[in-house]
Amino acid sequence: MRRRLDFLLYFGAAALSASALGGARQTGNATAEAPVENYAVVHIYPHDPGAFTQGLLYSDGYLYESTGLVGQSSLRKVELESGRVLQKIDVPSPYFAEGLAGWRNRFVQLTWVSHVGFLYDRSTFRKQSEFHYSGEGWGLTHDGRHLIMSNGSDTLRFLNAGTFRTVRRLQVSDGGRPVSNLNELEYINGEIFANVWQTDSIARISPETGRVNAWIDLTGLLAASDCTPGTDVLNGIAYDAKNDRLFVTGKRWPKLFEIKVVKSR
Ligand SMILES: [Ca+2]
Repeated sequence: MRRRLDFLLYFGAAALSASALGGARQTGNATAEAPVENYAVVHIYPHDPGAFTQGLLYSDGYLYESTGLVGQSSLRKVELESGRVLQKIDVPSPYFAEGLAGWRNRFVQLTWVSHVGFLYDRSTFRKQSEFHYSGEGWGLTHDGRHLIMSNGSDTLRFLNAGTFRTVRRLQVSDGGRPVSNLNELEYINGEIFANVWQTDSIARISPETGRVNAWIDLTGLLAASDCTPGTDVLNGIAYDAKNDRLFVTGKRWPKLFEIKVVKSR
């Protein structure tokens, strides 16, 4: 009886210990959790506090932004320094615009639950055509070969940019556990950066394995004094590859930040 009690105590303690550790830091790289990186603000720019940011990218000296909500959705060209909207096309009801990517001479814009994407002329914003996909549309970017799309789950889809067919699925995980709520995306130097909905974190994802290489913790980026009842979550990542500038903002944030990632010690 005593032996049985020892057995139970031993395994009870082991289970508690694993639980306290999150059950993930125990064996090898496959289950090791990614390091957390911090940030430094390089520059602060104005951002339209009415823009419910769902897609963001930088191209040829300008920001391009897709904003959501039914009746408020749009595609915009934005001047970085002033936050001024230089060009805009409204996306009519009932569509809720989502992710945005530039592909050759077009912009590709997703919608949340309408299963339809829009193709626009890159300079005139004239809508050229539509395409269809299954499931929800959240974030969008590309790696130069394929469009990469999120849908709020832990799985990214790689799409043929001509046919919009899914050619590959990538399940994203950290510490052996799935990372869901993947939202706005940006492909940067061989990694997929992803906002995780309702968090202040950006995941840096390996496109090959789906593992999170590192987390960028952006807690405190938007000061409490800049928040209003309408201020929503961190969302929106853009990258100026030529000048190595990383931009982030959020839904209805009054500011857009250029940041540098600071590696944790
Ligand atoms: Ca982006």
